Formats: sequence, C-alpha cells, structure tokens
Amino acid sequence: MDDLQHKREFEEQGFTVRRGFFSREEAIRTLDEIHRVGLLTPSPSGLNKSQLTFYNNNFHHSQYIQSFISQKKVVDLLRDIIGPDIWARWDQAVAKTPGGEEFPWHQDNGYNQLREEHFQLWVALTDMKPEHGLLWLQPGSHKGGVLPHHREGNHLICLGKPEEAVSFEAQQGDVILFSSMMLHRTSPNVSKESRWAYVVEYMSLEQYDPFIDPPYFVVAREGKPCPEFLHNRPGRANPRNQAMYLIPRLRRGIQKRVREPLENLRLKILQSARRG
Ligand SMILES: O=C(O)CCC(=O)C(=O)O
Repeated sequence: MDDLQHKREFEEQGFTVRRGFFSREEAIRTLDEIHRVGLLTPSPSGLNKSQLTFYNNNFHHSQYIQSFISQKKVVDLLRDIIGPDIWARWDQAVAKTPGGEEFPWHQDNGYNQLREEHFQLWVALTDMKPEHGLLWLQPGSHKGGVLPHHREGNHLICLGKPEEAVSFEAQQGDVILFSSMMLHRTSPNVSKESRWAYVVEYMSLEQYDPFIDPPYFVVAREGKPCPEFLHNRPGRANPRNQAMYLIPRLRRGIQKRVREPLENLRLKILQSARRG
C-alpha cells in the first residue's frame, strides 16, 4: 500500500496498519528505556488494575523517547493524516503481565474528555499472539463522535456491543495508527509472558487540549521533525478552541485557584491543631 492508500484506509476504517515499522532492536531499546524511566520516575496511573500497569508521560523524562517519537519515519507517517505541524499530548506504555484482564471497549476521547479526534500511534513492543491479549478495533467506529461510556471501577466501558470487530496479532515493532474516536479493547493475557504496548497520542499544533499541563512537546513543523518543548499551550490563540472548552476550563480554574488552596489550608489547620 502506498501513502495515499494508507491515508484513505485511515479515513474509511479509522486505522492503518504498518507491519515492521520499527525493527525488533528499536522495540527492545524502547522497552529498555521505558523500564529505566519507570524506575526513575514512578507515577502510579489511575488505570492500573492487578496485572495491568500504565507508565505515562515517558517522553518528558527521556531524550531517547523524544527522538524516537519525533523521528523522520514517524513524522512522514503522521503528516499525511494529521498535517505538517504536530505535537504529542501524552504517551503511555501498557504492561499486561500473565493473568492481566481485558481492557474493555472504549474510545480514548471517553477517558480524556477531549471533543475532537486526535491520533494514536500504537506500537507492539513485544510479540502478541492471541494468548498474550490482542488489540481489537471496530472498523469505522471513529465516524460516530464520542459515544456514552459508563464507569466500572477505574475503567470506562462504552455502551453497546461492537459487531464485526477485528483483532491484530503483532510482532515486535509493528505499528497501528488509529483515531482516538476508534472503539477498541485489549483481550486478557492468558499466557506466561508479559505483553507490552506503547501508545503515543498526537495532535495538530492547531488543536487544543485544556487538560494537559506545560511543557508541550512539539514533534514536527512544516512536515519535518522539530523536537522542542513549548510553554504556551498549542491552539490557545484560537477563540473557537477556548469557547469549546469554556466550562471545563472554568471548572479547572476553580479547582486550582479555590478548591486546592482551601484543601491545603484545611490540612495545615488540622496538622497544627494536632501538634498544639
Ligand atoms: O492494553 C493496551 O495495549 C492498550 C490499552 C488501551 O486500550 C488504551 O490505552 O487506550
């Protein structure tokens, strides 16, 4: 398939598959780096569950990962679909060790509360056969907007049972680029080996995310790698973006400027009352 066909496939199906996009060596080196960063900067994720562990925001702590996610072949793949100017809002490595449960059907917009589509680069860091837990996608489901989800424990589950879903066996280094609106799940790991995926979430520099704190990692400008951190939130100059997130921004402002200081004051008063 040529680049145009991959672009069409993405538009129609909501995903495109690139086998052998990274070499086994690159996948192994990246997994080593994720272990290193995870040990240095442990930050437990709210999504963790028994044998399922998420390691978030690795690129903030690793120059190797910054280069990995902004290298030329990645930018070439992304720019046909996202456009020439790109930033990375988030990344996560997902470890599913033996006995790891299903990660149920959801859209990533259900979790992050963003209203627009962004773009998920999913990388197999280990080989994935059915027994390790596969990635399942519902082709075309990115076209229906953000669907209702309900909460079960710390996970969200999309209502409705996808029909005609497809699963992907993968080898280390295979890549699937999919829409954040795509309905997807991963199946349980019933093998004796750990399964690792790495997901980077990209947006156009014109797109806005009111929920992520600075600095913001720019991946490409004018279709070329341009790794750098910015302090100013991408897309903030556009009044449409500001208007779209008016209520969540107000809520966040109240949380940061009123609720958190009040809670800190309450804790200080409690501590000094206990001491005195
Ligand atoms: O288990 C995985 O590989 C991916 C989990 C997932 O679906 C997600 O992070 O959105």
